[in-house]
Amino acid sequence: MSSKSPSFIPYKPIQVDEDSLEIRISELNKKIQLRRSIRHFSSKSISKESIEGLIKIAGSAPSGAHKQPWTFVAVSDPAIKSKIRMAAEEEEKAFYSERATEEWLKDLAPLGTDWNKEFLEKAPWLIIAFRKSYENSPEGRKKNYYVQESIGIACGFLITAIHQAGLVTLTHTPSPMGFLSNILDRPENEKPFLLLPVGYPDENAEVPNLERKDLGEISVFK
Ligand code: IYR
Repeated sequence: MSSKSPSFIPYKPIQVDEDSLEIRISELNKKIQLRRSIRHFSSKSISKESIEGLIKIAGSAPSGAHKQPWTFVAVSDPAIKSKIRMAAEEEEKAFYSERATEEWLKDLAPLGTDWNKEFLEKAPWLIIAFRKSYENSPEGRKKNYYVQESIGIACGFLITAIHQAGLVTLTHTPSPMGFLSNILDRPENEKPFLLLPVGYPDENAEVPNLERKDLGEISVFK
């Protein structure tokens, strides 16, 4: 059978002053460059409405065939955060003491990370992004497309929104992270993709002294 016929509406662009394009991009870049991955959080609370707004922004990302193959689970319940911390630290202990190769540990050394994941309890919110490889519909399984790419882009939106809102986060990927499906009681078609603690930075937060590649190293113009 033929698929749905397309329905189109006029595109409403945001209003911009074209003369100031370069200046506006330069200002935006200055602000975006201030984003850092943060591991030291303040326990200061953040409203549920704020987190809802951030998730709405993540959910506006483009996705394969507009399937929006994601669920964002937001956790503020201390008992659930504590369970997540305990399970994550168990995996991390195995990672740092057995699973990680020498090369990997050497690459991580400048970041100063270890198995301790205090931020999983201290940050007021954890947002866990789940990817949906398929949907369950009354007609059966419906496939999603480019799921990794789609949820990666959505998480990029989320990270940028968190930063622009004046909050901080960390792309945390305990490995393996199947325990998140159990603790958060997610259905079979959802797999954990990324865990993002969200909050304000601790007043004594520090970040590793890292440099970003410059434009010449990350781009080619033809
Ligand atoms: N998941 C571990 C190890 C780790 C791995 C990478 I790649 C990082 O960029 C940072 C940490 C941890 O969270 O400590």
